[in-house]
Amino acid sequence: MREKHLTQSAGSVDAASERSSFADAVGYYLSLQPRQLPSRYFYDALGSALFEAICRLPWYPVTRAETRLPECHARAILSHLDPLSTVIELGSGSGGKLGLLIALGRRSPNPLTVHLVDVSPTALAAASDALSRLEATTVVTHALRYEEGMAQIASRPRTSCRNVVLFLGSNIGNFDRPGAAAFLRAIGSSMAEGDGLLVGTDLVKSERDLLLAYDDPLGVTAAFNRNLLVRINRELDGDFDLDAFAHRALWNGAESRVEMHLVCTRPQQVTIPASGLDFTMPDGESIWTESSYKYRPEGVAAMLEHAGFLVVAQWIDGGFALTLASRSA
Ligand code: AVI
Repeated sequence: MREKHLTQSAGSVDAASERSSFADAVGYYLSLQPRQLPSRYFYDALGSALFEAICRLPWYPVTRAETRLPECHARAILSHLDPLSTVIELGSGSGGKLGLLIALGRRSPNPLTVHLVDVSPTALAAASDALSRLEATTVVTHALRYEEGMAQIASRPRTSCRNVVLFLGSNIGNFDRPGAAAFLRAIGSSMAEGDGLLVGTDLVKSERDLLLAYDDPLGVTAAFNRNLLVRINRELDGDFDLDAFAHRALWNGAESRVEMHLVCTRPQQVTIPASGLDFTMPDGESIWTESSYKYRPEGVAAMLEHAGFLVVAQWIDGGFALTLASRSA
């Protein structure tokens, strides 16, 4: 049985409410000091394509490391989750890593239900297509934010088998520490005792390697960063002078994060009518667009335990960790 593209309409994210929450967020964050923009808005169609390109850059090792880990350890990972009936992936991407985990790790083709949760219907359709080719696998998609998708899945009847939630791609790294803890707790509240959580985290490495990953010689990450202003100009009728912003990545060792900024290189007056903004940017003022937190293996374990999980196992490769935890009582 294949239950493809079953996008839940109740609570699905529609375009008009997305635009209005984007306008509100831009109005709020650009008024802070220092000025900021939330990194979740990078991913319009062009931003998603630029991110795919980043994942192929030789200087951005996250995606390759995270693909090697299921290739090498799929059996071991799934052996901790027996008997498994349901896999939930938050932020589905192309579905490639999950496909590898299931194809290489599953011992017998017991029926498996895969729930994909992502706000992007395009990403869901691509991942769903890839995963529904797997044997005895039913794919259900939820075009919702992660917590809403988890709540919707938790409201369905479940078997006595175990569920596992996947949060890969180092996406947890884009939350600040309190945000990551609150997010993990919220996810845990939709899980049953003994269910698994597999989290991918990028690890602290040399400053040189970290900066190359976020300021690559081809300028793809710079384009990804600047595209946020392109998006504001297009969708919110803004008038950022795009040529007058430089991409800057820096390592903040005290906070263990790479930060991305857009630095204004020519004074300008900025108006963004949809967000009610009209302000001056002097030469040198910057907009902080992303934080990407880097962890130590023991820091990942501590974060999970603090959020109500027990760490079961951890696999490390190429400066990246996959940590499997189970929801404690
Ligand atoms: C999606 N996220 C985990 C990426 C990261 O590494 O923080 C986004 C990214 N930003 C610049 N390069 C990649």
